[in-house]
Amino acid sequence: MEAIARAHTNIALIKYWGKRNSQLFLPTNSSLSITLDHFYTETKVQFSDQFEKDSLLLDGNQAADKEIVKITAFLNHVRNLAGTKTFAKVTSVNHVPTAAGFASSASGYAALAAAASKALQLDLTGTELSALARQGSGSASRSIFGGFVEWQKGDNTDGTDSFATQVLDEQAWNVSVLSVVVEAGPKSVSSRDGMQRTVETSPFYEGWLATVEEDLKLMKEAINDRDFTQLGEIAEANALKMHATTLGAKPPFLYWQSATLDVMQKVMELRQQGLEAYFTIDAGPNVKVLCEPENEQMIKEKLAALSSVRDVIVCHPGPGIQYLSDWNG
Ligand code: FM0
Repeated sequence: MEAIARAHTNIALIKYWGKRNSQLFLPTNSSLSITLDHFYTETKVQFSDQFEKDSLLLDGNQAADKEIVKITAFLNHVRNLAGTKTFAKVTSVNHVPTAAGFASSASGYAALAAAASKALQLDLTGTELSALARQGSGSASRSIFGGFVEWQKGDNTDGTDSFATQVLDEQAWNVSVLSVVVEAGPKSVSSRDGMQRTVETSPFYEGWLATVEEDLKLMKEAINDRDFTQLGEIAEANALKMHATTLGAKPPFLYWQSATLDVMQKVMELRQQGLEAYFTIDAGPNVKVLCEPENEQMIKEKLAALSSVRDVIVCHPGPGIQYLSDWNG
């Protein structure tokens, strides 16, 4: 009873920022992302009655007990669905350089949900798989699908209507996402803790909630019309609003470092010069820059020339979950 799955990371254009139920990973707002071709996680899950507990080999290292507790909690959801108590051996390799500033939790839990449910022959639909992945990490719900993906927040208290769906497949519209890795120290607040603190204490959180669904509507319009300017403007504004909420939290915090601002300012400057580019930033100092493919090389060079930029990796819309028959690690 084993299966192997590959899942790609995603970058949110409309951010998931806040939970209404932490246990079930139910968000306060819907979000929308692009699944990226460049970074992914491959995970093999083997269930066997021979195992006395769950284990996790992550990038060649036995995971610490703290990690195993999380994996076991997640696998329990899958075991409950399958009606089994059998333990699992999980082997996972992240092709997501930590330094690239992508959380591996989205691709990690999407790949784990897919491999574990396949190994137990659950035969879940895409939306069922998305709702399952969501319970490992919210953003993982979106990595089940390729291209442009919306995670509908849902209204039900049990979370049955909180899952992602594909808005547009990865072939339908080629936009460029430049992953800009900056010279920065480690971040001090995780996205999980950051969003919770913001929901609980920031007076600006109401402002976030007041406009995020409208942003989503305009973003879906932009995608439908292939309107890159609208996509970029809405994505940048939405990211800025998310980060603004953290400044009002108690205690306040900020994910940006000086290198982050260097990139943001450069993007605005390029735009003034007529080179269309927009930024978005997750819960960390690195920046993702959105542009059209014909401008990606030029913009990459301009950003890479900044002394505070360590690397620029060009990404495009990528695929959803893939099941593999051989393990390459
Ligand atoms: O991706 O507590 O999924 O929509 O990246 O595991 O559910 O790590 F910018 C922040 C991702 C949040 C926006 O949060 O949290 C986005 C963020 P979890 P995640």
